[in-house]
Amino acid sequence: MTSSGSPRTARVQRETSESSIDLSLNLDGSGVSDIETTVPFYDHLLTAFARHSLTDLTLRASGDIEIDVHHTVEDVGIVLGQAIREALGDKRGISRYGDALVPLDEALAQAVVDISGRPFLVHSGEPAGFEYHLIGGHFTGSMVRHVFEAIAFNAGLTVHVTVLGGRDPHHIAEAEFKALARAFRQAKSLDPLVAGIPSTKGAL
Ligand SMILES: [Mn+2]
Repeated sequence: MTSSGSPRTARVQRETSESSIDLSLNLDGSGVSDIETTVPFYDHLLTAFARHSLTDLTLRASGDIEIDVHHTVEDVGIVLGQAIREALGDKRGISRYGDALVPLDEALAQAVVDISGRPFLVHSGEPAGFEYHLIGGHFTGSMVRHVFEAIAFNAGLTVHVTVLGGRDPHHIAEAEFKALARAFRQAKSLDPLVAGIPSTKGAL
């Protein structure tokens, strides 16, 4: 609940010729998720995002994966971003900033989030060739940046993600999503010391 009392939840449904998506989330959840995107590795990443950001997430997505998983994966990122923006409401009482450094064995990723209302993504450090690697048979490494862009631009977040190390593409992608989740968890958390909207402008 926000300090104004409204629940921080949202449901977004999106239907195009390329994908069909129904997503519900609760920013003040415990990380429970029920996710089916038809792309198993993406389900794995989004389940980790929900768990480590303490966001309850229910998601059904389907699309033209006979062409490529690209449309379905990116459109889910768009809808997730839209739902986050809606659920954040007027952002009253939030911490606003969050950062995290998350390892997964040899991989290490850093994420910094500012719930700024100004969409921006700075993303670097993935090893050469990562974007071309197929993870789980369907998901190319290039999709990680597409998803982060879609979330940042549709939620209105400033996001910096840096890969500091790693060799295994599964580990690298998962560490990136977990780092984003932990940073977002902190940024969206309600801080009892914050009175009103944490901006000198008075709006985020
Ligand atoms: Mn894994």
